[in-house]
Amino acid sequence: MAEINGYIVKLGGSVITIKDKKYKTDKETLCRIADYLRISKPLVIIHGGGSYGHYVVFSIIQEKTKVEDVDLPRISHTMDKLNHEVVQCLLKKGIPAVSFPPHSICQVINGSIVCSLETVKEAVTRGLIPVLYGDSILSSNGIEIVSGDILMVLAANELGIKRLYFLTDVDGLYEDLETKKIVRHLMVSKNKQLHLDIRGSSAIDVTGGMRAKIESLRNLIPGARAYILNGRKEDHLYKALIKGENPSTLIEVSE
Ligand code: IP8
Repeated sequence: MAEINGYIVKLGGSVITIKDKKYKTDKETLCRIADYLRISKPLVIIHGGGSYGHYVVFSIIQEKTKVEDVDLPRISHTMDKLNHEVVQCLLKKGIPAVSFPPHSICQVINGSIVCSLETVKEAVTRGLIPVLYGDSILSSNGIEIVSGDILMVLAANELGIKRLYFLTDVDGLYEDLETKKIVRHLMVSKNKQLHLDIRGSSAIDVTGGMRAKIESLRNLIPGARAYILNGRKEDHLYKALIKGENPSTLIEVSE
C-alpha cells in the first residue's frame, strides 16, 4: 500500500463527551478541537464512545451479563446520536465531514474485524473527511464492540497513513501514575510483547482503555508514528496538529 501524506485522528470519547453524564457531549471541547482540525486537515476522523457507547453497553451488560444480536440497534443508534453531534460541529466549522457507520461496513469474520474501506478511500481521494466511530458490529457468533482505537489501526494500515493522533483526557502515557511522569517515546513491535504497567481508564470503559490502545498499536505498519496527547489542552493541540511536534507521548512502530 502506497503511503499517503497526512494523518488520522481519534477524538477520544472521554474528551468529546462528559464522562460522568450519560449521553452528554462536551460541545465546547469538541468545537475547539474542530478549529484545529479545520486548519490542519486530517484525512480521516474516528471518535470513541464516551458517555454514549460505553454507558449503553455497560447498562446492557448489567441487565443481562452479555450483549446479543438484538442489542446492535440500540448500541448503534446511541453511537449514531453522538456521531450526529460530532459531524454537525465539524460541518459548522467548514470541515467536509461525512459519516461512515462501522456497523454497515465492518464485521467479524473468523475472529478478525474486516471493514470494506473502498468508499472511505474514494471519499479521501475526493477531499472529503470520512468520520468513523467505535460501534457494535456483526460477528459470526453474535455481535462485537469494536473500539475506535482498532478502527484507527485498520484504517491507517489500509489507507497507508503513518501518522496517528489519539486525543485523550490525559497528558499521555503515564510512566508512573503517582508522579504522573509521562513516557515521551516508546518503540513497539508486533513481534515483541509489551512490558509496561499500563492501567485502564478510570471511567466506565468496555473496550479496555489505554492498555488496549497501546496493544492495538503494535499492529500498525512499521514506520508508523502514533501520538497520545491531551485533547483538552490547547498547547498539546497546537504543538501536535499545527506544529507537528510531540507534546506528550510518541509511539513508534518497528519491524
Ligand atoms: O471509545 C467504544 O469505542 P471506543 C464504542 O473508541 C462503544 O473504545 C460502542 C462502546
